[in-house]
Formats: sequence, structure tokens, C-alpha cells
Amino acid sequence: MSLHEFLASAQEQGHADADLVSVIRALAIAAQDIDHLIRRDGLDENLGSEIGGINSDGDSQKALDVRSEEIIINHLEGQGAAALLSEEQEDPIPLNDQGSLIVAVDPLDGSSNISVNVTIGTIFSILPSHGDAKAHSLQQGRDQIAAGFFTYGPQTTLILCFAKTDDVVTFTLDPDGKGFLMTGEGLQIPTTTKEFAINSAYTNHWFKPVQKWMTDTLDGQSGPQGKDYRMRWVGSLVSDAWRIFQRGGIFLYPADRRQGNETGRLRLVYEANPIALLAEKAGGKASNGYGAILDMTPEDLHQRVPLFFGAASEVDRIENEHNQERDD
Ligand code: AHM
Ligand code: MG
Repeated sequence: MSLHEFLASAQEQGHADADLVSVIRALAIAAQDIDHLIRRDGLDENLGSEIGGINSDGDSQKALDVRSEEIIINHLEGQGAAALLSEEQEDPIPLNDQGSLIVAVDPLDGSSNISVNVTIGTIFSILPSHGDAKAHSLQQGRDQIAAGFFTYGPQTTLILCFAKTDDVVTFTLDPDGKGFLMTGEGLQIPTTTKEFAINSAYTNHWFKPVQKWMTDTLDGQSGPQGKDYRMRWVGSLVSDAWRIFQRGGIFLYPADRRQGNETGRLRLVYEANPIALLAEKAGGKASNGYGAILDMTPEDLHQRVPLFFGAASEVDRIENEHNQERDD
């Protein structure tokens, strides 16, 4: 089944309206353009070069960050979204006055992996449009109407869910020009796992609950978990997340003592929230250590948050460590 057919059927069943269908179609076309650009990286330009700009988060922008955002804006114009919230812009970008939706995006996730031939992607969260620009930015993750992300890697893929159904579906871009075709449905993250994803180079900077979780984990078979674990870390949230949705695991990007990371590294509105909706729909969990990501009310469009998601039993374990620390 093509993405086109899937969206038409979702509309027929009342899971998506015309605005939502138009926005997801536009994002899929944008993703194909971004994919094409990435496949030409180094042939006619260097997309990993820093272009001198600093985004709203203080990160230096690479050519592909900016180009991806431009492509997304171009395709969303005139579709069902009233405004775009983007990692690359301080404020919302107005799109279509008549649109009933707000799209929040990380146009290019995994910027440090541009030009090294490692999977990167585009993350999106779709929210209702009501109120002014500020109100758009500050909606809870539970208000999301749909969420998903694209990966640009050995294969170009899309994972998607709607608030109105419990189905998490995946699509793969057909290299022979047939667009995105469905490759999976009813995705479920197993409750337990032996695989975790964390950047352990920051061990010394972590706070106690994460250090304790890690010590117990690394104690393996002879420790409290009674099993040996494997570690994977791509350094692109989309790629680590794709793996977890395919074969399970837990992802951890905690807050730590480094300056600027005291409340986490990843962004709530356009990184953690869409991943959290997908995770919950797939039977997993997503937490900030103390509670569900989706229950947080953002205070700022670019707010950072600790993110733990994946296998429910492991997310529970990390929450227990945080709660225990609070009780001590
Ligand atoms: P980005 O949106 O600027 O690419 O930053 C987010 C990325 C995530 O994809 C990834 O999980 C994380 O940053 C990697 O961070 P680190 O380099 O600290 O391991
Ligand atoms: Mg990102």
C-alpha cells in the first residue's frame, strides 16, 4: 500500500482530515527532496559545512539544516498548516491562515552525522492550531494529532502514528520511483530488552539516578538485572529510535552537569514529543525521569528535556531511580 492510499483510507475512516492528509503528503514530498539532496552530498556541494549561522538553540547551523528547513517550508505552503515551529527559528513561521494545524519540526536531526554517511532524519509533530503563536508552541504532547519521523540512511523510511488510532506504521521509499510504500504496521516495542542506547562518554557528568541505572545494567548477569546488555549509539536520535521501534531497546539522553545540559539536550516540542507519542502508541513508554513526556506543558518552544524512551520495564526502572533519589 502506498502512503497516498494509506492516507486516503485514514481520511475515509475518520482518523485524519483533509488538512492532516495534505500536511503529511507535503512532508513526504519534502523528505524525498531532502533525501535526493543528501545523496548528492559532496558531489556538487558540501552539505556538512558550517554556514556561520547559529540557530535558536545556540547550535551552529550546517548547510543541510538550512536547506532542509527551506524545502519543508516550500512544500508546506498552501497546505493545511497555519504555522511551522522549527528548531532553526526562534519564532513560529506563518504558513496558511486557513490551515487548522501547526507543524513542529526538527528539519534535520543528527546534524553531527551529516557528510559522514550515517543515518540522519526529519522529525515532525502535528498539533491543532488555536490561539496565538505563543499558544501554538506551548501545547502538551498529548495534544498532538499525529507524529512521525523520516530517516535518510541505507533506506529512506517514515514512521507515523495518529492520535486517533493505536497503530504505528512504517513506510520505505521505493528507489524505483513509486514513493513511500508501507512496510510495517502494528509496531510494538517489547516490554523488556537487553539493548540500551546512551552516550556513555558523559558518565562523569550524569546525575546519580542515571549512574545507578547504568551500574546495575553493566553488572550484567551477576547484577540485579540478571542479564547481560548490549550497547548501541548512532548519535542521530532518528536512527537510534528507528532501531528501537524495529527491535526494541531503551534510549537515554539524560540531563547532566555540563553547562546547557542541566535540563537535558533534546528538545521537547519537536524531538521528545513526537518520539514519545510513537513510543506510547507502540506499547512503550517515554519519560523525563519523573513522568510521561506527553504530560509536560512546554514553557518555551525550544525547551530541552531529559528523554528516556522504549521498553516499558526499563523506563520504569529509570523512573524508580529518579523517585528514589527524590525520597533520599
Ligand atoms: P541535532 O538536532 O542538532 O542533530 O541534535 C540532536 C542530536 C540527536 O540526534 C542525538 O541523539 C544527539 O543529538 C546526540 O548528541 P551527542 O552528540 O551529545 O551524543
Ligand atoms: Mg535533533
